[in-house]
This record gives sequence, structure tokens and C-alpha cells, in this order.
Amino acid sequence: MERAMKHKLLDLHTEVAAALAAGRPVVALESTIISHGMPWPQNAETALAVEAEVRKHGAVPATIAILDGRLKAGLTCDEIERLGRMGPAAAKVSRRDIPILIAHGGTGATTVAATMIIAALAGIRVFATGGIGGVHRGAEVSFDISADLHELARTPVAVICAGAKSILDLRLTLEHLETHGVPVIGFRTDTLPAFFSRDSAFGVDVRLDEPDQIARVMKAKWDLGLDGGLVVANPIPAQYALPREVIDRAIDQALTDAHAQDITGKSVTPFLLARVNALTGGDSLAGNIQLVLNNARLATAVAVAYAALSA
Ligand code: PSU
Ligand code: MN
Repeated sequence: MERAMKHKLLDLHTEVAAALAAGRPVVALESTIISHGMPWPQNAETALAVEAEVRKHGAVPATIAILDGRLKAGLTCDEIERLGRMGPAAAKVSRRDIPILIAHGGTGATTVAATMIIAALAGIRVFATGGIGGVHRGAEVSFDISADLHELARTPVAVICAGAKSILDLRLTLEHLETHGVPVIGFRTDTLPAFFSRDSAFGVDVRLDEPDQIARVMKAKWDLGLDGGLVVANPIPAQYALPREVIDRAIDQALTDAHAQDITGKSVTPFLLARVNALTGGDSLAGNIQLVLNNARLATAVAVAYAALSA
């Protein structure tokens, strides 16, 4: 049975601590999606709806962030609202930023990478988000590869996502994951979903149709001492998928704008996400919300199955 691991810099919400101590399923949720991924007030509404979805299906949600210099696993409604209102004024925290925020008592939203680190510290093995970072288009010149990929290589958390947005080079992203030994599992799909689209031209390592099959792969990996995470790619529900040409046009425009404005470093992804949201309007936001809820449902089923295997 897995137990909550304590760390002097980490605050576990009491409900999360109780669930972990009892070996009950917990699902980690990220916060950059709240501050940088969606506009206020839909961001906070979505974060709360995602938590409710996890609860409804039998797990305890643990939204993760750094508040006033403390690592947090499990936020109150007020804390979620605070991050939602801050929006991009909140720091976007990846691995390299964590010690800086801790040292200065800072507040920030955690990316996939930083959420994985804090989840693992807390003893949480399953994490639901929207899309992961990856290898950017043009990375052979820019060297822009998300720290999310390096985290997946080293930190033992399964990340349930809708694949990756095609602001990224999906082929190179998969190559990077392969090199670093990260299994990419397609849930009821043979290809890597591309966030707003249910499929892409790129195959996954294995298609699994049931959550308990995914839990078994997680357990086998970690029982063997193979470090690192897994990507579980869950396609957006069909009724919310966007027409490919609509999304491709928006992404091309966003990339052109980013280039023209010489956007670099950690600003690249938030810039592209905001431009794609603005160019596609309400349709993409509705799809984005629905795919996160869909990922939360699958993550909950996987967490329930994994807890049963570990009991
Ligand atoms: N992709 C999305 N939505 C997001 C992100 C990526 O479709 O919200 C966020 C996640 O928090 C992810 C981060 O971890 O962006 C990656 O940023 P970067 O590319 O700078 O590593
Ligand atoms: Mn980057």
C-alpha cells in the first residue's frame, strides 16, 4: 500500500492526506491550465468541475500549485479561484522554477513537469491534464523542448492527456519519449490524438481499451524499478473535436505571430495557446473544457484500478 510521503515544504490537503494514508485513489490536477490555459472565469469553473468529476467517479482530487512559497497538493475552492483570477500574472512554474519560488515565498501555477514532481513527492501516481508540452516545431534551430518530456523520463507518474497540440512537432515529441523510455499508451485509439483532433498520423506504442490494463502497465513498470512516467493519450470526445482545417489555420497563424514577435523561452507555449484560443474563439474553449473533464474521468478510473492492484 502506498502511503503519503511527507516533506517539510509540502502541504497535503487533509482530504488528500487521508486518502493517501488509507491507500484510496487520488488524482493530481495541474494549475497552469487554470492560470495560463484558459480565461477567467471559465478557468476556475473548469478546475472546480474537474475536481467534482473526479469525486463523482470515486477518487479524491489534488490540484497542485505553489502558494506563498509552499508546495500544495490539494487546493481549497478559494485557492483555485485565486489562481484563476491571477491568470498569467501567476508564475508559470516548471522544474527549474520550483526552488526560486520556494526561496522567495512566491506563488505560481505548476506545469505538467512541476505537477509531476509535487505529485510524486506526495505519493500520487495518476495525474490528469489537457495536453502535455513537447518538442516544438523548429526545435532543431530553437532547441525548444518542453521540460515536461524530461520529467516524464524520470518521475513516476502516469499523465492522462488528450495527446499534444500540433503547435508542437508530434513526430519529434514521440521520438524523444521513445529515446527516454516513456511508454505512450493510446486509450481506445491506435494513433496519438492531437488535442482538438481525435487522431494524428503517428501511432502509439500500445492501444489499451480498459483502465485496469493501463494500471497493470504502470505497476509492471514501477515494480521493475523502471523510473519515469507514462503518457496515456485519451482522444477528445467526438462531438467536441474541431475540424482539422480550422485548427491548422489557427496554429499556423499563431506560429507566424510568435516568430514575428520574437517570443522565446517559457513564454512560447502560453503565447501560442492564447493565440489559438483567440483565433478559434468559443469553439476551442468548449472543446478544451470537455477534453479535460474526459481526461479526469479516465484518470479516476485508472487511479481506482491502480489502488486495487496495490492494495
Ligand atoms: N499544452 C496545452 N495546454 C497547456 C499547456 C500545454 O495544450 O495548458 C501547458 C501545460 O502546463 C504544460 C506547459 O506543462 O504548458 C508546457 O509549457 P512549455 O512548453 O513551456 O514546457
Ligand atoms: Mn519551451
